[in-house]
Amino acid sequence: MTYKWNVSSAAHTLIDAENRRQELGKITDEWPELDLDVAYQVQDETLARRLMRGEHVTGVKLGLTSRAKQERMGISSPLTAWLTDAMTLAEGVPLQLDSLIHPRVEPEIVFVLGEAIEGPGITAAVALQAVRSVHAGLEVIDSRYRDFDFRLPDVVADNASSGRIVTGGLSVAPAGLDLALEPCVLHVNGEVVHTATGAAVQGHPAEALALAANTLAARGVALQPGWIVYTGGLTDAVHLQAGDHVVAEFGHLGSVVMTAS
Ligand code: 0L1
Ligand code: MG
Repeated sequence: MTYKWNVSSAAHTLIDAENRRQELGKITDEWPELDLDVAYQVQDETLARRLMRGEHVTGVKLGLTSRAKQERMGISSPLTAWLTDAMTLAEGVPLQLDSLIHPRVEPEIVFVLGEAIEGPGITAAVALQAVRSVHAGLEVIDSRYRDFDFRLPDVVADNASSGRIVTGGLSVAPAGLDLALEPCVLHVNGEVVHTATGAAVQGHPAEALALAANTLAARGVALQPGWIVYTGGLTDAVHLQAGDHVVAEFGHLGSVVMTAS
């Protein structure tokens, strides 16, 4: 009998689960040797399969950059993953819940790059100089694993639970902003459910951007001009139900709105 798991079969299993909107058990339960290097190879293979079906890369996202997210998921290491155009949801277009498995939503601070950032050795200050604009964002995460129950290699392989992103239309220049102090209030159906400031993400969202540049450099990737960077959930994520109206309200970045149907 041949062993079931390798980079190709893991990528196939994850993309197939996403296509069929079906939950999986943790891959590491059956493939305990799956380490981080190989998990990132699986992630890259899932990207290759997305590109083969016509998607293109629009940027990267970080995950598990805040204590709120790390404590909820029981994992203390940040990770990176890919964003493609198919994940973009325009503000005002309802999120179709039946296109996903068990979506949750979280507020994020988002960078759009004006210049490339190539690690290693990038500091937050240097990273911030490459930012063209800063935005309010909502990320809809949709783990392919049952009950969002995973270990770090599982979630890395699963492209950090990527689902959809909704980026606020207000485009703010980074100069003059203090993103560590930037307040965020997450409202669902008119109720405040979570609050945070930008410092929740690695002390400052630009630290997350530098982290992405430095860790991706180890995989031979430079952040490109025009790429969008989701810096990680500022707060715990919220389960979505049909009819939910979600607003992430920031201090200087405006608000971003999403409705689930
Ligand atoms: O922004 C984030 O921290 C996303 C983390 C992805 C893992 C998850 O919570 O499913
Ligand atoms: Mg996120």
